[in-house]
Amino acid sequence: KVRFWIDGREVVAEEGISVLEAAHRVGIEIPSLCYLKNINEIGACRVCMVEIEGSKNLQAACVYPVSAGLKVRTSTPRVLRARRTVVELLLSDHHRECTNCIRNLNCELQHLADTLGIRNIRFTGETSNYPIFNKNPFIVRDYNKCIKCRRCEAICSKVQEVHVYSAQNRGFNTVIAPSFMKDLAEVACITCGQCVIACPTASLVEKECIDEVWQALADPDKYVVVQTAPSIQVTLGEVFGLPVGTVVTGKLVASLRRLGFDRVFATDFTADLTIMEEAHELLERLEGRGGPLPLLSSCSPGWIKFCEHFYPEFIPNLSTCKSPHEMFGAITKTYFAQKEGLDPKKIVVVAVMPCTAKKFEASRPEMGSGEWKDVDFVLTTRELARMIRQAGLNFRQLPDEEYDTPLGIASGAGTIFGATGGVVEAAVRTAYALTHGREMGVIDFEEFRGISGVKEAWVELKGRRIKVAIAHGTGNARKVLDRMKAGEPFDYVEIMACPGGCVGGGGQPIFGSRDHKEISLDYRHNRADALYRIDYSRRIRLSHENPAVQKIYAEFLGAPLSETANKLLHTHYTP
Ligand code: HC1
Repeated sequence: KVRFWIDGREVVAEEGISVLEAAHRVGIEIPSLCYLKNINEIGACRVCMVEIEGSKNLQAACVYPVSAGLKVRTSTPRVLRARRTVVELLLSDHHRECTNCIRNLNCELQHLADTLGIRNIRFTGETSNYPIFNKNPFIVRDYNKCIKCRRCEAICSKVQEVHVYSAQNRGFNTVIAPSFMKDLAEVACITCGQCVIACPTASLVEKECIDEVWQALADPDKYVVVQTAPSIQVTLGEVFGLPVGTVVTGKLVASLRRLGFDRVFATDFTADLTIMEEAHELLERLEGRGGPLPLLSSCSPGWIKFCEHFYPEFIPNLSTCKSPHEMFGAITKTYFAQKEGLDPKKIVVVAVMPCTAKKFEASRPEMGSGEWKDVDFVLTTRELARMIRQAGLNFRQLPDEEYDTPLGIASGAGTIFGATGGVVEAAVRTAYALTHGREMGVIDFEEFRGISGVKEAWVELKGRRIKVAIAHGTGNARKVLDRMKAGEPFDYVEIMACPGGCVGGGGQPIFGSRDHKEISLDYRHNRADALYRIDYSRRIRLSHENPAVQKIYAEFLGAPLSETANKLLHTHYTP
């Protein structure tokens, strides 16, 4: 450790950490735009400049290492003047339409301009004028709001290892974009939306479908059913100022009812159904039937697309189960429609998902009956929050209400799907009970939990030990897939495209600049903890014990992997 001074305060920290990090630790926030801890430490934006005693020039705090005796000044008039100049220059070529911008009040550039007290922009001249790139159903790109911080590129390349973005063109015309400035739909983008989470402005945003949902809600001829992904109940509250990890299930349901949805259901229910199908599929494959091992989980559409682009040889290994979100649509337009005497063509299924890839998944030709799409509209967590605001609901004062039945009944196993490791844990709980003919004494698998990039464990099933692996974030997935390619045997592998699983999805609330510096998995960890708390609090914690799941098999599906189940709940991806 070394001793040094920041703004006259003595600080002791490890030699070599950045001035920005050291200042942050002692409560001094040095503003920045391009910095993402451990991911994008490139000193590019020059917003974090500080004075270093003995150095003629100002230095970028994010890349300047601390050393013994260093004396740093973080807010002298010279520093503030330089920061203002940098931000003014950025703003001089930025489409400043804050009032009608999707990131209004959540934009790091706007926040910075406010913090620095920028009241006018001295620089005028050439401005960019790109068309909006929105040909795909998931992400909209507006280069007129790109500040070239390269955070999208960093997260896409270093965390997800997908490498969609790089600097295109030169000088004033530089943009961070896919090659030849193609639309994201035209390149190997996996639609995960991690770039949207990383973007400090509205240069990358989800493709909204709020207006279409309002229209469906207002149409008396439509019956509008909503499903909420497991993780929404632990993240929506953040948008309304509640601490990370607050469980808001009851208020989430109440808000959806007040928005006018005819039924409010939970994707957790079809997560239980997925487990019934996937656990049986796993047991079949362990017996040498139904497909190769390892069985690869298939509920994360970003992961499916990653597999299709980069590891097509493993497509036959993918579970044939549709994701719970798609199963929900299929069940609603068949089983539920029959029970309620509704015309499936008049049912509109809206899904609230933490995910931009779910928008893509809903548009896939595999996901429907031919007559209808399983899911009609996908709203991200952020879009739902906007609708709640538009409706003038005071979210924090809403009462706690219960999901509707029967598609709102879920076990704790269905809920933990939202955290990395949750799918495997839920499946193993059920597969174990199915093979042992009795419930396990212990159903909590701590080894499947937590935020390590790759987790591995052995589980005893069908008289043999099976090897399980769990990866979250496609960069981590590569590690497991490459080992598989090299011949290492696994039996069951869960892959979620987003770091942390769905709790870290590309449609989740975006933290402001301060928290974004800590791109560590901490906040995802808190969200996941909340899901496990819900699991512990549930009377039923095993998917096969969900009475609504038992009923749907008795009344409609017959048995797992039956003909009806196969027709509605399974699909095939083709290499
Ligand atoms: Fe997920 Fe899933 S858990 S994929 O992470 O299997 O998006 O939350 O809804 O479909 O249930 C997302 C979350 C979600 C599906 C389930």
